[in-house]
Amino acid sequence: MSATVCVLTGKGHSAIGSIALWGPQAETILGRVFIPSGKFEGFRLGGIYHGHIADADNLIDDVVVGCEGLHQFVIHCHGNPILLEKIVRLCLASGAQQGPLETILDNTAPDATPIEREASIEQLGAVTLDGVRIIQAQINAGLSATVRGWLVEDNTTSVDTIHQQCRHILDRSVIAGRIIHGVRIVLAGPPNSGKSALLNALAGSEKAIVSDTAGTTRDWVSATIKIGPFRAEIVDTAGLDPQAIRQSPDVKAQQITRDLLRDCDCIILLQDATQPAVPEFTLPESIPVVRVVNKCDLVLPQPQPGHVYLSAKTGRGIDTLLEAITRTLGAQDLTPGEPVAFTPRQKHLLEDILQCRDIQRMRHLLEEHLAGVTFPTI
Ligand SMILES: Nc1nc2c(ncn2[C@@H]2O[C@H](COP(=O)(O)OP(=O)(O)OP(=O)(O)O)[C@@H](O)[C@H]2O)c(=O)[nH]1
Ligand SMILES: [Mg+2]
Repeated sequence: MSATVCVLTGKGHSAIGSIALWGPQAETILGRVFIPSGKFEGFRLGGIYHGHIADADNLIDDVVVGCEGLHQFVIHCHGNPILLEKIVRLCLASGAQQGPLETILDNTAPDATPIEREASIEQLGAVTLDGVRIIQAQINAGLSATVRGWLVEDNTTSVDTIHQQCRHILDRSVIAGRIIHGVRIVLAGPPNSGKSALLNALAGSEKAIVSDTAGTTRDWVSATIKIGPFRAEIVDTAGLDPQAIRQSPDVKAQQITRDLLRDCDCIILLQDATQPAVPEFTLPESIPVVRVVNKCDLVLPQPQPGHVYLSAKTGRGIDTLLEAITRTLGAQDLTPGEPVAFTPRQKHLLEDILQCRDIQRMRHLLEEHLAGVTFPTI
């Protein structure tokens, strides 16, 4: 058999779709349909390649291709079922045969490390191609390479240094998790400050009702957009209003807003440039806040450091807001190859390592649970 192709992700519309292509001719077929971006020196085991799939001159989709084994590739594209179908058909037209999923599942290397196994599962749940690249990069570089470095026989790295590196990896894993799984960003602020108008401006369509009646939004409304490497769900909430009448639906709406504020990755706190500054709301301390002054088409307030000035009505300043969000969520300096933990199990293990000062015990934890090598007990 030359090469076999099949869709790995479930039917229906998910953010990212994955297609397996394997067999002796897989590389030749990829050579016909995949155009790598930038410098490309051929596929190597564990490599991750960004580029696009094209049918002659017709671009089908931006993709990330992972070389997962000898003659084994996974093409990660956007999850639209039509795109997946087009890529599969193109592979078939280029010489591949349609194959059942079971074949590839049975083919999973028996000696795969825990990180490799988790990567092949987790990348199917990633919501962005950048997320797929981060996960793929942990197999041969990233977390695997760092753990292998700690485990080499003549390693003289001190416990303190390993602990320091673990803490750094755990910090960076938060940012990686946001890119892999997406983020939720909540718009908050007093009634009438323009939260719904800002949601609509960000979404590019009328998602929420905008009106000059304070208290228009009660139930939350959301829209999903791309901000830098993040897939972001932007949530418009009922205005924070200490005057909300007891027992009315407004009180319930206030409670929902507060719950949403506790359960998000970033808060955009709006202030109306035409109104006197309102007293600070109590916001959850652990969640980063981007402060926005809206309606700057009506008045130009005295600039304060750390604030974004914009007009949801004209769209002016929205780009600055998107940059501020990307910066606040820490995306600007995360490289796909740096070590991160991408499953709760990996994170718990690094936390266990942080509690441990016995280097032998630490080695055993790492060997068994991350590197997948078992050494005899000493
Ligand atoms: N001139 C101007 N008007 C704006 C801007 N943003 C919002 N508005 C107006 O301000 C009023 C309130 O806007 P909304 O978006 O409904 O405000 P909100 O914060 O969602 O209000 P609630 O849902 O009541 O909490 C509407 O009349 C909008 O047209 C802006 O940037 N410039
Ligand atoms: Mg509203």
